[in-house]
Amino acid sequence: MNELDTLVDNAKAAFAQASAPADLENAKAQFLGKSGRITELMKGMAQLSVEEKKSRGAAINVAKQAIEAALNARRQQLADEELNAQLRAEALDVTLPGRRRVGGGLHPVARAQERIEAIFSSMGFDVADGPEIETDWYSFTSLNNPPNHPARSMQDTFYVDMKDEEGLLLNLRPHTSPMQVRYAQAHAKKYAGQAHMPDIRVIAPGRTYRVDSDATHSPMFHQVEGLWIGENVSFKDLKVMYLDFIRAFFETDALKLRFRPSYFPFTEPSAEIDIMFEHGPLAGRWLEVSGSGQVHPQVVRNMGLDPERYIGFAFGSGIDRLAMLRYGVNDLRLFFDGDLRFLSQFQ
Ligand code: 2NM
Repeated sequence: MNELDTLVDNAKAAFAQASAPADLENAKAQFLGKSGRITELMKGMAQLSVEEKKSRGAAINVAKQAIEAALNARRQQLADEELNAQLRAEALDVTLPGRRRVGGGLHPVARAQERIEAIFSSMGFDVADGPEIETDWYSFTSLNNPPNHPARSMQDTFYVDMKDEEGLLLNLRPHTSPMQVRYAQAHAKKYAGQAHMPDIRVIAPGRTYRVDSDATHSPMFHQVEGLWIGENVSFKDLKVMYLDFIRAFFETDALKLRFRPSYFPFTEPSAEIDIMFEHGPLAGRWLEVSGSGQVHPQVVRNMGLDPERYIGFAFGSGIDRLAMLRYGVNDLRLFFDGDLRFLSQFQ
């Protein structure tokens, strides 16, 4: 192989070794630059005759063109490789499913609460919301619980390490009655000394707490209590109002109501309210849905009202229980486990 062919081969090998454009330009300088091998060969022709210059020059030119062609081919190759690498890095799989925004929604217990609020609002009831940490007086004393009543015990009520003005521990409210008492007090104060006081019609829905935990009891649960106080209210009004409510809540009139004698310290007389569906999976069984009664005169007095003039009726229901019946849920704990496979069925 002659010297020029070897030079071309060396150039091709050097270009092939260059793995980046900058390396390739360095390799080019060695062969085609001002002091590169081709320039050297050209200079070396000075002593040759005109005839020899002609043929030698032509041969060097052939070698130069071969080297330039190899350089351009390698440049193109490196550019292609770079482009391909970029395309690979930025590749998109357009067949992947899109990322959808997952729609949020209301918890089934919150939905049940909103239904209850809407129904009672339509019947002229106010909706009252208040503290979940309460005083002993609002949780127990105002509701006619004797000082040693077991509801006060730590087996039943959660206590908070804070005291009220009387030096008594605060508690997590075990029912929403404290809010009913607060609301009635404010109402009584507002109309004190006036000839006429509008009836008190209010519900108090919200979170309540008791030391209890099994398939049918959660330490945090939801209650709605209703209160109706006026000069001319009777048990009949409570019955009609509750029947209207429960039929609206379950969206059926094919439902019976039963009042069963019971006892609560804050009502006298007291009654459990049972319902029976005429159709559907729960038909034919009495289901306990609420406690109720005529508000005890001492509780009316504690609200700041004269029990000789004002009479009140009240009820209390578990919102979680009502939601279980309405949505056909058989385990209360499902509401509080936070499992989206369960919760998303209600959207
Ligand atoms: C119940 C059952 C019976 C009730 C009593 C009062 C108030 F504020 F007037 F004292 N509110 N709610 C009541 C009455 C609650 O729950 C089972």
